[in-house]
Amino acid sequence: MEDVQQQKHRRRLGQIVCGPPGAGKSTYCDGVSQFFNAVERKSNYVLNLDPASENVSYDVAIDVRDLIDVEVSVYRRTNQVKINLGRHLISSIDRLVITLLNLSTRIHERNHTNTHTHTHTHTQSVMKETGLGPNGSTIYCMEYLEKNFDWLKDEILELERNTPGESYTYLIVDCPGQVELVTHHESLEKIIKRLKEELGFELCAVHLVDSNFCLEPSKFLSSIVLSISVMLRIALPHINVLSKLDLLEKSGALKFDLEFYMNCIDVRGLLEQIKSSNTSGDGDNDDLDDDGDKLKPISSKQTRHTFTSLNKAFCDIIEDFNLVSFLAMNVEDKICMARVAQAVDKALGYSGGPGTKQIETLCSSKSFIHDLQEKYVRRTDAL
Ligand SMILES: Nc1nc2c(ncn2[C@@H]2O[C@H](COP(=O)(O)OP(=O)(O)OP(=O)(O)O)[C@@H](O)[C@H]2O)c(=O)[nH]1
Ligand SMILES: [Mg+2]
Repeated sequence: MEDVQQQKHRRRLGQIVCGPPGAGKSTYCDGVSQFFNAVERKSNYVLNLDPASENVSYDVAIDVRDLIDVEVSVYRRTNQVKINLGRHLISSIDRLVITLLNLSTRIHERNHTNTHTHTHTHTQSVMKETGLGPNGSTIYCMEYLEKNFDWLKDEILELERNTPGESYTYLIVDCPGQVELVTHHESLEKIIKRLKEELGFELCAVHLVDSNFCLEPSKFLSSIVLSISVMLRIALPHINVLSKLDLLEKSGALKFDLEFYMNCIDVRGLLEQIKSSNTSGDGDNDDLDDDGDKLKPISSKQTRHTFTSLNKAFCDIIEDFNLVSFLAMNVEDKICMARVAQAVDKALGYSGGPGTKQIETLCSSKSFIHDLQEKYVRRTDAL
């Protein structure tokens, strides 16, 4: 009831920031929060969903790592230790969680004596207890959050109670880098669904891919396919972003103009490049072991032919359905940040609110892509 009443005068918006490990998600979350503060969209909050994150640079408004600390508190209470349970009491605790808590408590206590040991605390404890690796443990934590969604809901409502009279809440969600969370695992999808259905959030996925991938045609094609998988799975309005643009020039030269990678209009152009990079290593001495014996070829003509056909089929789908395009971004470039913010605003149908005018002004340049090209890109044919 309270949620519904709040919704009447408060719009709830958000970005789900996802992408492969190291794509720049946490840095972007920091950047977008700072950018929003600068354009007077101050009611923005970063939600850290990555239990393995070490030191995030942004101000964390809600932190999934606190969910486990909360449980530590519950565990302590059952052990007759005087603690302040606060507002986060969670009712159901299964056996596995209790053992997890024991480990968390020990690590938590150790951290009180040595603050420098706060490294991957929560996933490490899950890893130890469940025998899962780092990826499995992160997924475990996401399932745990899904089960305790009410904790997240309470945290959001608490933030809103602290800013009464505000017309909107803008959530920036920093996701873990495990792509399976956004391609086939269900927990994040369910969390998103509940944010939408129970709190009325309007959400947009911002999918980051390192712009370095443009340097290798097969990696770039894989990024497009990944973007499509994410789009299909989490079913939100979707903005793809090529991140770390400022590093691109140092890393290498592009075969095509930046616009080619951003618009994905003629991706069949990648096929020739992929073909030549696949065949460039073929020679008489390829695939020989130390004794000079001929090994079974790793990439036979037949395999190459199959992959060529598969790549061509991907390119046909990408072009025919016109599903994917990218914005390009250097997180320190306010015009790039404004372009991403504008695209997200459009996707969410958000206009006339705090910051929209400033964002519009920053995006007014007609030669934006050309300027990016000049500033950040080297072409192979210019070498
Ligand atoms: N030069 C430059 N470096 C960046 C940019 N974005 C991120 N980085 C750097 O790239 C590295 C990874 O960035 P993160 O923001 O931690 O990436 P992430 O996607 O959150 O990584 P995971 O959470 O581990 O998946 C860090 O060293 C950042 O400083 C950028 O726009 N420009
Ligand atoms: Mg991160």
